[in-house]
Amino acid sequence: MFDRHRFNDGLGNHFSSLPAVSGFRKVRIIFGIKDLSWRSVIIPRLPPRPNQLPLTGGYRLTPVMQIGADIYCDTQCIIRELERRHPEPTLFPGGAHGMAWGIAQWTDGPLFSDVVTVALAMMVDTMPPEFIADRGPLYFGPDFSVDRLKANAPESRAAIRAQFGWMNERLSSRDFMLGSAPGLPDALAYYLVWFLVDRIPEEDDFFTQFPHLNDWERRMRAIGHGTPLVMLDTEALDVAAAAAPTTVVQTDAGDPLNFTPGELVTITPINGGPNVEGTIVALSADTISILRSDPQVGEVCVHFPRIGYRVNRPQDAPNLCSWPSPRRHEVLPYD
Ligand SMILES: N[C@@H](CCC(=O)N[C@@H](CS)C(=O)NCC(=O)O)C(=O)O
Repeated sequence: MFDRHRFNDGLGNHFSSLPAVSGFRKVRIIFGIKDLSWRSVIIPRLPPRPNQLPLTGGYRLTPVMQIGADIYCDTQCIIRELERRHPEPTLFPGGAHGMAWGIAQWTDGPLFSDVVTVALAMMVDTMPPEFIADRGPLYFGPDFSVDRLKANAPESRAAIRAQFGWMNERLSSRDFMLGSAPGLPDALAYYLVWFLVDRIPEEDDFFTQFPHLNDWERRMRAIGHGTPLVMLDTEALDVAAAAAPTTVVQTDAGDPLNFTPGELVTITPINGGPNVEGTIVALSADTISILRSDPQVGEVCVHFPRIGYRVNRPQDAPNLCSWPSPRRHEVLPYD
């Protein structure tokens, strides 16, 4: 349960991940849908992760994908790049491009928060204290407490019941969320359903009320994860050191914040966490890519989504760790 991975496909794609609350599984299923071969690199369960930091420059979340000296942070960037490199079969069957990404703002936001609340409340008494001390504040904010987590779990379970109910209804007349083929919304939902299916004890009949969701979960499981191969984290560093970033300069004339390639910026996850400093090389409405240098791996290009990340110029006011406004029972959404 606590294995950590980084991955690499036949093209040199690496990942790091955390199956405990597994955004990694969201991407693994996409490897399955696209039938890709990839490399998996184990990383430590808790920071510091000395053989990951040279690649990400401080970004601590998982998973992360490495392709040579290009490092993709956040599943938004990872999935976009996988779809770009391996467009068939598409994650957007039936022309479902665009708004399908919006589903992630629900699944990775409020639904993720409810699922993590219920799952951690079940596991908290048997988890190593240092794990809780790290993940509690990461997922729930600086005021995290185990007592509050446990007190909030029943309400989150009720919220999950409603939200999984929507999925169940959607799946009552189709095999996958978009129709007969799996796509992005399936991957976005699957990692959360899988996470609870595997953790809620069998004698608890929570899932019996979602027959279509259960059938879909079995169909998703059957897709598999492509072909993984294990790789050492030090090998992944060597791959980056031997490669040069392939990202080309891209400007965005319509950027509302007027960022341009060549500017020095820091990028910080909006929900908190260390920032990463570098020089902008490419910009779009969806992504920002920065170049940075590291003594171990040389020049790397680190890619981030725009949604969920704050970009600051050095002269901007310091980034006050701005947790989003509290929602249900002051559990702070995280992703
Ligand atoms: N928005 C990020 C969220 C990543 C995230 O929350 N990852 C969790 C695991 S699913 C994490 O990093 N946990 C702490 C860790 O692994 O150190 C994404 O989509 O990749």
